[in-house]
Amino acid sequence: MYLTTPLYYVNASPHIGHSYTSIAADCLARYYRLKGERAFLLTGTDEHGQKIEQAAIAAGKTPQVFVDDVAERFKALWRLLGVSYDDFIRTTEERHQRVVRACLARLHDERTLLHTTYEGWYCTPCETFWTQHDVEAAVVPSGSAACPSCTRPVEQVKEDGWYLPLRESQPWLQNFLRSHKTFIQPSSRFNEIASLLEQPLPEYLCLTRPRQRVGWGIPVPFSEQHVTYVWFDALLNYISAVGYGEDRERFAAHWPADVQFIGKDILRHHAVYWPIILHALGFSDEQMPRLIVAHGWWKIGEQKMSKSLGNIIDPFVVIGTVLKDQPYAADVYRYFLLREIPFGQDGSFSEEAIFTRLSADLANDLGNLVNRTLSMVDRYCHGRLPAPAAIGCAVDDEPLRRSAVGLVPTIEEAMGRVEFSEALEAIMRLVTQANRYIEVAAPWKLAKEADGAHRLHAVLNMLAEVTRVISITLEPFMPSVAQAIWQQLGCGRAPRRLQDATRWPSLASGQAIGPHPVLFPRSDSVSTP
Ligand code: ME8
Repeated sequence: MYLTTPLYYVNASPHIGHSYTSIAADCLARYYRLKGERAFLLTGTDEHGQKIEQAAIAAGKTPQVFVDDVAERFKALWRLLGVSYDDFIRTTEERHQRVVRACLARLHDERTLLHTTYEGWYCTPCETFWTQHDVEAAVVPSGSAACPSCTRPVEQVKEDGWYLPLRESQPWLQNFLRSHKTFIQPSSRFNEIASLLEQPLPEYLCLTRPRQRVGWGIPVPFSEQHVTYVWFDALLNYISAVGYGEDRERFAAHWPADVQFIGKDILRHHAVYWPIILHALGFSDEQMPRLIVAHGWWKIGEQKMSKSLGNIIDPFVVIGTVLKDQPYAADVYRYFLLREIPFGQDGSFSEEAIFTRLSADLANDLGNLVNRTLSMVDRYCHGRLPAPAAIGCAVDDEPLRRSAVGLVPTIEEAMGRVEFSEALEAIMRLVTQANRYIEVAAPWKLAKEADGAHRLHAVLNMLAEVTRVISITLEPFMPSVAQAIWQQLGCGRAPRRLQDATRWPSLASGQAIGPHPVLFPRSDSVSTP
């Protein structure tokens, strides 16, 4: 499986919107690995273009020093969040620039490009050209010409450049979508692109910018006056990173991309321009990406979180300050983002919402289940896992056992639809059911009964097995918590594999459990959100 995130602009530090896409992609990559498949996750940074040049000037740095610094911030955040990327590509790297130059040269040599002058609108924050029609469609209170995507002012530009025909590929793309109905998810985004294609596309996509306007870009091999347009440059990362044009075997081992994660703001670039660029480079229908997944926006109140609106939430602050009392703060953060909203929809971020999830789902339910289970194993079984009931499960146990072994198919179904929140909901339903089972089975009463030992051990074995299943299935979502529970169960270095979550019973009786400090300690903010 080859999974990608967008290449984030390095004009400013990462915010929670960026972290959301990367966590989602990481979660799916980890899920495939848990299933025993090979998953290759690519991320990186988009480092050329006018707005990055402007940001470097504003910071009093050369563009290269500036992008080097910000790219490190992104890498540091992915380390903090456990984003398990296999490659991090920066568009300023020579390995990428070589491929971009080769693609431009090829399109030029094959006479695919047109040399002409464009007159129209440009949005620098989005680094995107817009037609008069697009700009008129933008609904903005000021009434001035604005970007239909971000609503910020656009500027009139008149530029000589090299252009890729777009409209002539429109019938091909329409046909492609007709026969690849699952190319874009969720289906609302597919419909959005299908209806966009009912109107004529702009005649051309500009692939260059004049060097005198934009100095910070990849030089165009056949024209000294031009650098490469940042979107053409950036999109090609998905193939340059895996050896396109240079390492046939490596490229064939990865391409086509299986899942490309993006936010809905860059859907048109990925669902229209990107396939058309690949088509122009001679890629067949079978060599198109398999799936583009466009998620919604994290908002503050009703506004999209964005650097220029100044309403960004810094993940380093959420993890290091807001959640400072939590030993698994990064996992709490991951859980919140993946659980809070159905994938594809917009969500509203607030500290209060994080604390509510932390308190209700994690501390009261998950943490409580693990802690109660292991404390009772300590107290009643001298810290060693008891054997399962010798004569099969008691009637009371069967529903819980069935839910536990039935969890994997439910998760597989949800993950097949990239519905992280549904998968997490299913795991948490099992947690709730297990907590109820404790109340009904009341091990503390059994411990007092003269002939209760046999039943007591069976109950604690059930709970330990459920905890094992939860530890395995949580891995893609909360990798550090999953590992902590695994160690608390005494499973040590044994790998967690999804297939083992359906194997029951599976724990070795007599296994010594590990120390089990509370996973989600309560602080004032946790108990009173
Ligand atoms: O567009 N909510 O980079 P970018 C959710 N360099 N996700 C958000 C978000 C929000 N409020 N804000 C940003 C670019 N994102 C180009 C991409 S790809 C070849 C080039 C996430 O730094 C979301 O994934 O503006 C969105 O698509 C991406 O960050 C945009 O990042």
